[in-house]
Amino acid sequence: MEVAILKKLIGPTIMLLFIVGACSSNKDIVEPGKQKEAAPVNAETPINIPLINAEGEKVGEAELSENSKGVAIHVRAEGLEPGKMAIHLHEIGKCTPPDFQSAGAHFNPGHKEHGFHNPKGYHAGDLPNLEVTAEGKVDAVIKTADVTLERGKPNSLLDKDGSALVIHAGEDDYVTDPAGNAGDRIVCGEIVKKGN
Ligand SMILES: [Cu+2]
Repeated sequence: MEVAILKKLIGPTIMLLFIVGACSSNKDIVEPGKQKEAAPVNAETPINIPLINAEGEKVGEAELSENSKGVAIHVRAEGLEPGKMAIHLHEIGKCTPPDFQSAGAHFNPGHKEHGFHNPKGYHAGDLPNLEVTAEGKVDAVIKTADVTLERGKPNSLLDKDGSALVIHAGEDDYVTDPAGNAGDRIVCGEIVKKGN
């Protein structure tokens, strides 16, 4: 008898939990582990962007994805000079060859100075140097928790004018403001919302 009553109650209770869960899913993230499913931003990821050189030719691509630990940037490119090269996130999603000055300064919503080793640093757009092989290729995944692809956040790469992924001719010294003494901008990719 009591078991039968219990069974009658369980069904509606579970239904209610589902309804409550569905209503809250497109607002704040409740469980970090569920972010990929719950956060609206992730419907737009991964974002795949072409990378172009100073001649405007495609030399590679990058894929940006996001989970609860941050943003992962998978960079693949070729035809580069071997050695270490700086790579940064710049503040404007516009790559106009040959100098890519159109991408603006480093992405820096926190108004810091440049460089991981700078006591007044660092920019949210600062990233560790790339290692280009003797064949002139790079295939690396860079992870950063300092930016997001979630719109509306102050550190979102998908702000009104987007952002850019920029590779420089030289190595980032991680200390010289504002750009790590990294030399010319030689490769650029526009990080903008899909459909732009
Ligand atoms: Cu840069």
